[in-house]
Amino acid sequence: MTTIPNDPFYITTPIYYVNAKPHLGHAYTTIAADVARRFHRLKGVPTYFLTGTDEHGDKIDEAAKKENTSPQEYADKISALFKDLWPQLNISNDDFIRTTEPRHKTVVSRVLQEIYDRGEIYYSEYEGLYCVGCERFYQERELVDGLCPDHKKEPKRIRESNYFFKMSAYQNWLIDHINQNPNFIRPKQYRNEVLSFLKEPLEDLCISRPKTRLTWGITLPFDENYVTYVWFDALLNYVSALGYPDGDAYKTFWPYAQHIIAKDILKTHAIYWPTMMKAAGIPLFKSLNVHGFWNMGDSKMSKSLGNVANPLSLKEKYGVDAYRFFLIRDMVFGLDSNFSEEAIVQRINSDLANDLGNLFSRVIAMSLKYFDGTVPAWDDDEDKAHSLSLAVDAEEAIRDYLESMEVFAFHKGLAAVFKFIGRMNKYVDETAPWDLAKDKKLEPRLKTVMYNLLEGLRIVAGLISPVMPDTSKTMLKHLGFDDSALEITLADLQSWKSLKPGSPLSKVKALFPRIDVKSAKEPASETPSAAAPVESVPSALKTPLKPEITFEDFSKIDLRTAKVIKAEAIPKADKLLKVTVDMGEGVERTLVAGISKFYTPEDLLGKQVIIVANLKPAKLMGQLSHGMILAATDDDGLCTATFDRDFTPGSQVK
Ligand code: ME8
Repeated sequence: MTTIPNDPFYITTPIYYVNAKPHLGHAYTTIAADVARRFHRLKGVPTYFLTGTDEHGDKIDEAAKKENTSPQEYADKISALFKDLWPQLNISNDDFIRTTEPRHKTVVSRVLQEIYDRGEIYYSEYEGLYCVGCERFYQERELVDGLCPDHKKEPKRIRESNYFFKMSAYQNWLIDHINQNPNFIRPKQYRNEVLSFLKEPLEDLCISRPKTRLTWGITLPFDENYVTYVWFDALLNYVSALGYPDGDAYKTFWPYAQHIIAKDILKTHAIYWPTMMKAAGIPLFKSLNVHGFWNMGDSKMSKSLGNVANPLSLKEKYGVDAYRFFLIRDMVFGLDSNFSEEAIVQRINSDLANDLGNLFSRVIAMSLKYFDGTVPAWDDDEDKAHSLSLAVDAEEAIRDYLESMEVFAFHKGLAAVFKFIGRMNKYVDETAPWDLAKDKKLEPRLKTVMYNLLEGLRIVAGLISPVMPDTSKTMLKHLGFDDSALEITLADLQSWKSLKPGSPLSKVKALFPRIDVKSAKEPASETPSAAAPVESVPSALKTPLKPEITFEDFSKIDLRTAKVIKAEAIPKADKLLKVTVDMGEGVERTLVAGISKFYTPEDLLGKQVIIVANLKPAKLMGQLSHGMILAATDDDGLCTATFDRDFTPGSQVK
């Protein structure tokens, strides 16, 4: 069994290149880092979360040239797209670093000078194979059919004088470090990959670019004719953002640093970065957590291939929590995953709408019906009947969840939570509260069953909070927690029966409405033009927008103005009113509307409304309804759509 440490936690994402706008791949890594951060916050340890943008080098220089702008202006524009995206995906980063900031440049110069002074950097002529996409020289053996394995392009042969870092001198030390620290690179297939790469001799690393070829970079502190190689500059962001070497954040958090990256940048993080730190006298990070690629079709989703999914439009369409949940649940951390909208819809419908959403609505609705709108008290004797308790299942779920989340196996952590949700759904069927409610003598049993379910849902709300923070809060509010108590801790989760009998419960609308499978056919992915940022459209909509329709689709709906001339209650129907309107047809029209909780018949008399006039008539509580009155709902209730001046009945609304 893994022990769950209580150390502080520092998590970083890669700093993303600003040569194109963010896509789903960047969103995944950043959400995964956010989940790790929120999980540690749940544990109650001090946490710090860094992300940012990587702004120097050939790639950015080239992208800016294509746009006829300066690299700085270009970097400002794209960096802002990343920075503005994160709050919309509920990312809780503490800092956002840009490599063009003075605080970063100072640290890069300082570390370079330190390594230079220690005699670990030398000057030499070099001829090698250079991939502009990767911004690095390749060794022949690393190429696949003579092409860069990532960019599928032939590298350029370049000969020039440059500065080199004596990376080869650290090869044996690095192998020993990896062997002695099993968690240094994980999951283990990536650790093995690095160890196998290190079986061949490591070459020294070219860390400069002559200004005759590239000026967009940080000038070397010991030779002003050169700029720093972009990776030597970028990797240092992880310490520069903390205020290396004297900053408080550096002292508090650096000893607990963990990085998340995808496998494309494994070598730079597992080989360049540790050897650089060793040479500069910086202590090493604790763990490098490596995930696979989101693929689209058969190839990696990437800006250079142009097959990317836009994180914002997907979030708008499905809601931020469902989107986060899908990404974290569907990708086995470490392996590749295939993206499709059908997969999102399937996940939402089966796990969120069916398993979690239905359970939550049913349990709350039953509790409201059987009790006085509050959490019931359990009965000790009933509770001792072991078969009635969910405590053991909850304990097992929490244990499995902790073990998995601790090692970044987030998919497994969520699977443990959903196993518990499945158990609760079975428990509802086994205990059949609706039968218990029929017999007054069984009331203690009914109360105990419902208490267990409500308490189980409190545990679920806590466990999902790192992945679906908004849903967690919504659930807790319905379970009677007030706004100041919505940040649940692990200690709260580990004490079964913390939910207080008597807490007020409140009615739930569906947590996750089922999604029509057809809507998944409307793609939220796109073919971007490289380096063409699009504006991000912020939205705070509670229910995601429905898929786009054409004007032709819309014009099939016949909306008309009408005036209410009569309204009356329908016996035994507690929500419905029978409404008679004048729609200018020469005869009266009768409709049935589910609005009696919000309007009395008198309120409606004389009201001008909008009718969906060509809706197929339907029978409701024995009354035929010829159309529907348009109304909107929000947290405060329902309101019919009306006009601000007297209008001719029967006019078309477009
Ligand atoms: O490499 N699937 O920046 P970058 C999963 N600036 N994750 C993906 C992905 C995909 N299809 N595509 C991108 C750089 N990512 C450097 C990093 S760090 C000191 C410097 C994510 O903009 C994943 O995290 O190319 C990957 O490692 C990163 O974006 C690469 O981002």
